[in-house]
Amino acid sequence: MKRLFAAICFCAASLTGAASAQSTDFRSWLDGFRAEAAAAGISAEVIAEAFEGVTINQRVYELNDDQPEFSRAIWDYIDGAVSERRIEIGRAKMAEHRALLSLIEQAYGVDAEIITAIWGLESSYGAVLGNYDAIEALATLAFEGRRTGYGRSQLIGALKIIQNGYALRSQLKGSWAGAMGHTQFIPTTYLTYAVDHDGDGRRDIWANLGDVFASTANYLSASGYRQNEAWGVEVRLPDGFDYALADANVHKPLVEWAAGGVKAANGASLVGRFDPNMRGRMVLPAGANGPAFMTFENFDAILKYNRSTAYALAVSLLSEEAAGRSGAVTAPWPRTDRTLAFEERKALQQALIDRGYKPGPVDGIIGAGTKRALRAWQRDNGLPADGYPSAAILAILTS
Ligand SMILES: [Ca+2]
Repeated sequence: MKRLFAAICFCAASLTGAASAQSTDFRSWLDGFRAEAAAAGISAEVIAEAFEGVTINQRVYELNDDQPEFSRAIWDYIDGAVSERRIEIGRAKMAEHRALLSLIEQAYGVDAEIITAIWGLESSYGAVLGNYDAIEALATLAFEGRRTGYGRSQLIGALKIIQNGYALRSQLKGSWAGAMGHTQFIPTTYLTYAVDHDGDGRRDIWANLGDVFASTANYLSASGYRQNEAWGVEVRLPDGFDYALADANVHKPLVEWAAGGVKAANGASLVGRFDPNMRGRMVLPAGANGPAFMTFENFDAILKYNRSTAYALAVSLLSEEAAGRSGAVTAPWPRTDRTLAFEERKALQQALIDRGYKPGPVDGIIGAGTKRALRAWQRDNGLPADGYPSAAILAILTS
């Protein structure tokens, strides 16, 4: 027992030593950063107020280092994001704020149900804004780790928010990564797109719903959103569909997709329902064995808010429900499939390289390069070229 006790004491002492060395380093880093902020035009008063009492937040490091070992399957994500409860609250919020949302819809040309759906996903309609002090969280990220560049630029942005009087120092609360308010704006997005809708001199994305909705709409509008145009539609593919066409770079007018046998999921003609000249691209979020979606420019505008297909699809489906339509996906998700773990995704990339294809770096991130290389290998081997990294595909590739 005595030995164990001694060992524990030794451990605790060395941890305390490491933590205090880190906090000394942080304080000297912060001195340097204060000079950087001053050079960027931030006043001495704002700098002093902003960093008073700021220390490293270890929880931010834990979340930042949380490698996506197991990425969540899109069907699990959609189930949670577009839950019955979120739909129900979304419809109630649309009704409650109808007048304000209509005003903002007209002013910015962004449909009320899309603003509502983003609000619902980003903060559960304002229920979860995040309780991290944004200055502390961003200073922690800027000091060390894999997001120092992001942390520095967002920290300067946060100081500008205070200096310009858009918000008070005490208001700057948000997520561990510094995303703030009802629709989770990071400081640079806030500086460029946040709007003072009620004219009180503050762009209050934390407490004023007019400012929240107008800021969100302004950002979507600047991202290319067009009012009254659909985000997309679930489609049914013809037998023998060339899956290479389901590529982010393939945009074609609907009339061409329709001529190739693509129909709405309910079997109706695409050109009867939408402008035949509208350009769309095919999205197969779970590969050839899952649902297919024809998406339009508004889907890409939502993707600028968050570059995740799962996110953009969840916003789109939730918006349909908020507007009182059905956002239900009719084709089944391949729920018995599992998504590849981080090491498996790297193994898939390495296997493609070993077979002479070029997926790019072996980083475990399935981006456009990996998908393109996977498609090429699938095509060369007579498989449906959907570029989807399933466990079955990995098994064949590494056999
Ligand atoms: Ca305001």
